[in-house]
Amino acid sequence: MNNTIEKIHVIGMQMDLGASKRGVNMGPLAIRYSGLMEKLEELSFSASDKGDILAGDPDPSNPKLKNFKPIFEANRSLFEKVTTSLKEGAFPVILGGDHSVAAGSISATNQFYKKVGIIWIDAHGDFNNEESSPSGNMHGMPLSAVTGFGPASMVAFSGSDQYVDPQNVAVVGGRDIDPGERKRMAESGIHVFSIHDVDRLGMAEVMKRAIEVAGNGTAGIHVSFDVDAITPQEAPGVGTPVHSGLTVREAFLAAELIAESGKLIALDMVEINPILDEKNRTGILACELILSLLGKSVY
Ligand code: B3U
Ligand code: MN
Ligand code: MN
Repeated sequence: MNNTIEKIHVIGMQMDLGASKRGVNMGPLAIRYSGLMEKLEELSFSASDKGDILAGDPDPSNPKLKNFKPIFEANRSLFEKVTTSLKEGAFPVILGGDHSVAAGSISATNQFYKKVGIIWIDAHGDFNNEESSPSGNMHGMPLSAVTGFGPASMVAFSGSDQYVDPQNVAVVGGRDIDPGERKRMAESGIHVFSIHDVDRLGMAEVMKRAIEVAGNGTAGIHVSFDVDAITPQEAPGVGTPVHSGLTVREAFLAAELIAESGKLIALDMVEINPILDEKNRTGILACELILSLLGKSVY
């Protein structure tokens, strides 16, 4: 499939209940403040801002799935909003929010397109479930949930019981993965390109392989981009920084190669924490990465 993106819907998720640190609920504001809507128009897209979904109140009842109810409800709203956008022929850009928002967005694209692949760019695996999680934080679980390894309740939206095939999932940039999580990832059949693989092979080769994995036999690729994949020296505004990550150049190369593939069908840009940022550096970076993923050329 070679996807020509014309109409874009931007959907924000003001949610930070999936993380232990507060503040990523302001991510959508930081990216909009960087001029996202204006810049999309400059690139000749027909872009509409569909506003933000606001998460409800914290719910301490289940320490294994912290804040389950408000996270599920916000994700159900996102699932419906993304589905509506897809039915209207628009390309959804989801602004997080903590990474639990991918449970709603990917469930929507996978149901609509029947079979999507995922490129998950992240320092973390986000492959825990309620049993393996050391924290109970739900932003550490969405990739496991959408591939059918639980928590099943996290993706139990009405009419959506289809999981993404692990064979079509590529994680890129991983470098902080819990021991139990690592075992689950290895056994699941997903493809992991750790930061070590990026060092060894180079980002161009890693992305060539990741695009092959996620694009092979699918209707297209859903990219879920957690900005903590990038090294904290260059992206300080994130809730869970992990040292020695992707360089900004590697991140842009990945974005440009995904754009070039013509297979992108949806995009999450998540985990920007403006409270911890320096003059919105990370917000601006996230905005520019979105533009590159959508095909902005540098020359
Ligand atoms: N794997 C750990 C930490 C973590 C996951 N995602 C982020 N942090 N951002 C956990 O809590 O599941
Ligand atoms: Mn993540
Ligand atoms: Mn992460």
